[in-house]
Amino acid sequence: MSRGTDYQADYDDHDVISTGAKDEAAGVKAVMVSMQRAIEQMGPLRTAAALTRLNQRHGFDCPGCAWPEEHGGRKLAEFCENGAKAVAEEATKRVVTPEFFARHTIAELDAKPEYWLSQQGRLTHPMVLAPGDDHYRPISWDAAYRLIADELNALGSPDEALFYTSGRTSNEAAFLYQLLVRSYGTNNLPDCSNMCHESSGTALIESIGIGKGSVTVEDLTLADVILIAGQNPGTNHPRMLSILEKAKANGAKIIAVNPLPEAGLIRFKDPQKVNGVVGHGVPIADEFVQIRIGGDMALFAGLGRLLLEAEDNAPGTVVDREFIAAHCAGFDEYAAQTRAVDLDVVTDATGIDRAQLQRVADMLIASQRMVVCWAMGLTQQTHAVATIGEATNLLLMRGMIGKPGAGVCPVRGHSNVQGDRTMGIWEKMPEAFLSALDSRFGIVSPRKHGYDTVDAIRAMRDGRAKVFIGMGGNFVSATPDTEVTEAALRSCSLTVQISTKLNRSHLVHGRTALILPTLGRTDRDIIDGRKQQVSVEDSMSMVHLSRGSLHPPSDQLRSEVAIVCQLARTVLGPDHPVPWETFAADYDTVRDAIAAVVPGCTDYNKRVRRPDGFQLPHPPRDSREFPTTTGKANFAVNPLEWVEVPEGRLVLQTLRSHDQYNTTIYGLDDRYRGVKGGRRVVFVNPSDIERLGLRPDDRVDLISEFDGQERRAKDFLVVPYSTPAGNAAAYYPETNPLVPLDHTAKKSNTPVSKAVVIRLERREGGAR
Ligand SMILES: Nc1nc2c(c(=O)[nH]1)N[C@H]1C(S)=C(S)[C@@H](COP(=O)(O)OP(=O)(O)OC[C@H]3O[C@@H](n4cnc5c(=O)[nH]c(N)nc54)[C@H](O)[C@@H]3O)O[C@H]1N2
Ligand SMILES: Nc1nc2c(c(=O)[nH]1)N[C@H]1C(S)=C(S)[C@@H](COP(=O)(O)OP(=O)(O)OC[C@H]3O[C@@H](n4cnc5c(=O)[nH]c(N)nc54)[C@H](O)[C@@H]3O)O[C@H]1N2
Ligand SMILES: [Mo]
Repeated sequence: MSRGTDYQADYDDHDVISTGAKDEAAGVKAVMVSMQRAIEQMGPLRTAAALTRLNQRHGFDCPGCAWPEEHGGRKLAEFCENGAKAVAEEATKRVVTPEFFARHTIAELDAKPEYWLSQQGRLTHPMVLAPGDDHYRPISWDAAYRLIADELNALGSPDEALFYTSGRTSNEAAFLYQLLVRSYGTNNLPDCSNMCHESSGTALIESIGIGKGSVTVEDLTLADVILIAGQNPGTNHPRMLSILEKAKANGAKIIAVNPLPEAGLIRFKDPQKVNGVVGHGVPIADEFVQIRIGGDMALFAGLGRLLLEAEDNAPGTVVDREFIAAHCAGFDEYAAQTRAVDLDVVTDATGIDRAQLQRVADMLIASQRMVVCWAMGLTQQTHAVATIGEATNLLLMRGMIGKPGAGVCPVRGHSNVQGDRTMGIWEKMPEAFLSALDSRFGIVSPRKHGYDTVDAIRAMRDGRAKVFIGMGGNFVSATPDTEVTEAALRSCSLTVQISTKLNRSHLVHGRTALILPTLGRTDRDIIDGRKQQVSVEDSMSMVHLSRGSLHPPSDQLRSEVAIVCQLARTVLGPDHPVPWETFAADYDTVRDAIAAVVPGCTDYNKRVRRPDGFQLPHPPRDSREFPTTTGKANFAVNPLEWVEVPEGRLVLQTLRSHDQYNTTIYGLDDRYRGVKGGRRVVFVNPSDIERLGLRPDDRVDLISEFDGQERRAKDFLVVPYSTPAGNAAAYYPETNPLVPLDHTAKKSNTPVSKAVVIRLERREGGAR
């Protein structure tokens, strides 16, 4: 049976073992692992060429996370273990050639685990899967563009096509891609952000008028309190740890809010420093708040109440009345609701005691400059938008936005996910952007909003969408409700994946399927003898250049810019007013167009060439202006919500191991959590293991329950772990079949990947 219908153990996982969690991140082991992976994949020469240019001023931007580089004196090794792995994955010498596809049928490949697919190497040639065929076969680029154009132009309406983007795409390619899509006639631009920080954008636009973080790296080093909620920086943003260490050296206190004692939050050993090589490293969190899944809104509301009470006891010491009077709306309503918060509800919802709540409140009260950082632990909840609004309230109350050392810091995932959004990858770009686009190019962009990721799946499922094009990413494995999504994609007439590496989305396909191989961040991109460069925006709105320098894996690869331009000309015809050929020949011309259309990008070509690039405007950060509907920063007032654990059930969060990049699996170990040799593990509190009549090392099925429906993921090893009672954790994407498509966050429509109600069913003969 293919893996597609039965998520049986992906590989022989029976050797997976748990050796106990570590409380420290990085250290010399991290350097060793990254070098070993790099040399395995790239060989010694390419390793040296790649790693010495990673995140350097004349090098390329790390294809790992969106954490910014430090300005000024960059270290020679401005990267981390997981950045090195991301580079090794892309710059690998292994290749997936036409011969590879001739050797393997689709069914054979689809039966392979995600890890195996990830390890096969770089795609080298455009390939087509004809209707009914069982092998991908080579196709010329021109024929591939023709095929797509014919399918698109035969649709009843442009809204029957979907154009997905993952967040590695450069600004130039993203700008042209949305221009193609809007010229063609739809706003169907779902992206990975819909599953990621959409809740942050939605909440921040309501509260402060712009959906981006308001701090810089420098602000973090100036802060006296940094609250980090729902984020695992030791694995997912390792370079953040050296900034946290610096902040601590400057006297900052760190509050970590997480159901799990993640290694990087507890201790950090900087491998580039002596005390990181010997010794135990630096303790990171001053206060570890082991919160129940989904309890964060209650935590922030409870803290709000304690802060207001402290203000009552010593008026003028906590609440920044001047800031609120000048810049905010809704404070009185917020204060009234917050004063009424029941602290017993707070301790219940969060699982923390009153003493700790008071300690954290005291740290906030003593703070003059506070930053709140967060990631998926907050965004992938039903009440994510309200939770982030509540965190923002704490900052607004204290006037802690738009001043040095203070503000909001949603820590982005993909290296250019923020830039893609700035460039127009959004199903509901504002009118000002669309009209600027129209007047620059003489086109008429559609105004009707398009589908986001969840709605795109629904549209395919219901036969309202028939062509799927993916600019990067691995749609079928990244999205929720795998069985539904697979059926949705299979019902398409055409699926197209513009990719660097082989993945599941090439194997779960429409009637006809195309793989278009593209250059990655590390590859050199030469057009008519001239070296091209692209640009990206990091999590803190810095825009800078990225120049690949490695020899690409095949001369058949095209850059994303080239693919979009040629596809656009074929789809839109010779008379279309956009100068696609000019854009493809010289990326400077794309940047000139960006400068004309995208707010804050004036003089783009010149400013992006400055040594560290330039920072995009952010009115709250720059001048305490809040471009919201009220023209003021809005206190968010929402009914208090948290996640309850139904009787006999667990609430499961789906998260990343230390050895993966989203759906790309680097290896089978999760070093900091002490897991070796497999991924089908479920972390459970020891008291739950006992309560549920299980034993450590039992094998269980995970069954999710939602709206009277059940979904099952088979054969996981039970690992006792420090997580609040009632809460469990297991890796994504193996658990995506459990995440219901219709279980999404209010307002942002983000799948709730961090609160899946499950029960555990012991497998026959399930004990080891
Ligand atoms: N090496 C590597 N780097 C990456 C990625 C990768 O896969 N590998 N992915 C990139 C991407 S796209 C993203 S979005 C980021 C993701 O970065 P993270 O958000 O750090 O990723 P997750 O592994 O989903 O971890 C979520 C964290 O939130 C905690 N958590 C879960 N539920 C709750 C809750 O209810 N409340 C609180 N307070 N905490 C909770 C979990 O215990 C975990 O520590 O990383 C980016 N960087
Ligand atoms: N259950 C659960 N589901 C989740 C999450 C979760 O925490 N839990 N997290 C969500 C989040 S935060 C995110 S961001 C999404 C990620 O969703 P995606 O971005 O769709 O997934 P990735 O695994 O990052 O995509 C990897 C593929 O991108 C292609 N690729 C890599 N680099 C490039 C490039 O430069 N150009 C092009 N064209 N292609 C490239 C490669 O072929 C590779 O196979 O998953 C979401 N899904
Ligand atoms: Mo993400």
